[in-house]
Amino acid sequence: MQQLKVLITGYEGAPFYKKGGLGDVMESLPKALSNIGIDIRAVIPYYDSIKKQYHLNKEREITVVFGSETEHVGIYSSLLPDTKVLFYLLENRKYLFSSNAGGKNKRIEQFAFFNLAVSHFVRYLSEYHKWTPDVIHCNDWHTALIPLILKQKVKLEIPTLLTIHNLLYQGVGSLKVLDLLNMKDEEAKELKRGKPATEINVLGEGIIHATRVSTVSESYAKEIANDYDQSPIGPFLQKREEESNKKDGKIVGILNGIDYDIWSPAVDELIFHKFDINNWEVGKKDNKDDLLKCLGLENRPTFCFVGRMAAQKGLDVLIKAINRISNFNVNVIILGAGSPKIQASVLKIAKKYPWVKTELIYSEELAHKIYAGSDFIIIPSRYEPCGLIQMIAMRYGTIPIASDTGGLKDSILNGKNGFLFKKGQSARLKKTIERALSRMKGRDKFKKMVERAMKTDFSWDKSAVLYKKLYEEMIR
Ligand code: NHF
Repeated sequence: MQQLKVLITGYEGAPFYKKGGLGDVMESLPKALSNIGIDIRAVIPYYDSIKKQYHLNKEREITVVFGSETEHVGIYSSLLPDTKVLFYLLENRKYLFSSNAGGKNKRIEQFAFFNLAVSHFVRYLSEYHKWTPDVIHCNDWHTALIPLILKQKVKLEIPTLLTIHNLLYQGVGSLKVLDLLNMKDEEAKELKRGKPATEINVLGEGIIHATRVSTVSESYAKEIANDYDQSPIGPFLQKREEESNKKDGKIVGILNGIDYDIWSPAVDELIFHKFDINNWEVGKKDNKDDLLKCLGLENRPTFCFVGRMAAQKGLDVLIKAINRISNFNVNVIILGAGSPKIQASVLKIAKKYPWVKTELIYSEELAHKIYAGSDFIIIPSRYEPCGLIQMIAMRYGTIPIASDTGGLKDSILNGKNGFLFKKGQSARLKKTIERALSRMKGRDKFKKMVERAMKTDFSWDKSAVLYKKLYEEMIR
């Protein structure tokens, strides 16, 4: 059989540009797919912030007609370090300069342009490189117009997979973007199905037009399906199921993995003392001493939170739980940045209790040190499509205490390699913290738990095979 060719695309991709979990996935999934023999290439925008750091070679320029303008798109490329994965970055001064182009309509315009540019770039790959992907793998709303544009504008019949990493972000905004895409009235009419009818739901259109739709855990796939009635995405999912045969209509759940070349305490240059399963007790002790010294904390059981400060992440639940455990004699370390309102409430609790320390900037280095030096990581998310931090923490011997939702539920075995509690409930979180502390006192049982967590396999190997199977089904 011929080698399967896949083009993967999204708004971000480490190491070039990373804002959240998708950035990690865009780096580690292609690597894993390439390792199992898939000919994979990736494409993301060449933002100015990337340019400042990476000076890449320009291959060529193509033109794209957007509205009444003819825009030039520079094509740059680079191999992902130590891999065979070719990354392409598309440059355009007007639309792809900044990763954050202002208000919602501007963002929709920006990514409609990127999606059109990617579709023309696919033609370029076929013509100049004689490389036509068998499947195009789109991720989140930022690339969700590609299935539609390919079909209706560029007339390329290539199967598309749309992976939803977070249903909260749907790209809802003015239908005016259809003019920029030069959609004929007839074509555009069909897209006026949003609520209100003057708006387009970009993710929704992707859900309807993609060949298959997936998300990043089985539980989240079920949660999306059960939410159906209340969610604005419900009608799009319904239409999709009506129009396709039953199997193709359903959302597939494939759990993300993590890249152990990056996330492993045995090779981590950023931590104080490298360690592995054989010497973790000494390793964690040294890292904990170093971390607590850096932050001016006493030697006590140490809980941490690492993540974006967004409503999804449930910091309100954590803050309420902190008040409930004020007599527990523990440390809590909170690292992350985001909503000013959430940051302010985190600062307030850190002022109230000297055993709560917070850093309100995202520091990759401190994150590594926190994973290595904490005893427990608290993940109080209200929902979590997959979650990567529980997987990372476990490899570093840090036990997760997480909400029983989405990918957290699918990756943590309650009482075995971590703890789960009822989402949204600070009283339950307090009880679970108590449970965790009492487990810590029973040395042998706790040792077993840490070792089980460190040994749990979250490498991409299994999931890469599932994606391969899905791609193959799509081209059959
Ligand atoms: O892990 C990458 C990430 C997920 O749960 C995470 C999320 C955003 O919310 O798939 O995307």
